[in-house]
Amino acid sequence: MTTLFISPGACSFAAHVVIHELQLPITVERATIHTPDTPYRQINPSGRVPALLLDDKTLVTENTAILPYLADLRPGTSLFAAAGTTERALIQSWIGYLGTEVHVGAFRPINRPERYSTDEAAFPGIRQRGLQQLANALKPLEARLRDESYLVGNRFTLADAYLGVFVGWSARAGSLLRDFPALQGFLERYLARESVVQTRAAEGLA
Ligand SMILES: N[C@@H](CCC(=O)N[C@@H](CS)C(=O)NCC(=O)O)C(=O)O
Repeated sequence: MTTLFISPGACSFAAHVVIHELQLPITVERATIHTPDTPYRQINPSGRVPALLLDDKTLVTENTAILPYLADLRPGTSLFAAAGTTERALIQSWIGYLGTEVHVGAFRPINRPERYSTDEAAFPGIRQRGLQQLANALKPLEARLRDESYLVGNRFTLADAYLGVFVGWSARAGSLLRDFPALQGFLERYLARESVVQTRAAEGLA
């Protein structure tokens, strides 16, 4: 049986949503993260989630690989698009953008300033810079959603499942979302979606 390792409310939430969207027969297990001696490191030495342990014991990490892999288990799903299509390229483009510019580029300095300096006095400045990066990184997403409900093809795709995680985190990062009304509207739709309600309940967030 394939297993997805998650931590409640972490970036693994997107893959968990996809499992609910597609009703995939995949076991979901909570991993303890941010702990050097967690037994989870025997499965995934990086200690990060999400990670997908396949039947043959291959470990697949990275949202950029896991999200498309899960969708491809249901060929033809509206969450993704056929190989060789522009839509598929655009969905993957947004997944890449979210994982790099938004997650690592902005949220990592906000949430993990210790990865950028050993000097604790520098942490507030690093967080502040991360918040500025976040405001910049959200602009193209806000522009895209001003006249559209979803990022690609007028339907909920893998890119939206992933976007919801970061808009949710942004909502908790002070008053930032006030300047992003389209993203606020997106978050309301996201939180109302059945698969998201189910995933929040499964992760103990409801
Ligand atoms: N590039 C990875 C990032 C994964 C990641 O940083 N996950 C966080 C949770 S959102 C984590 O497990 N952090 C624990 C740690 O870094 O030790 C991906 O997109 O899958």
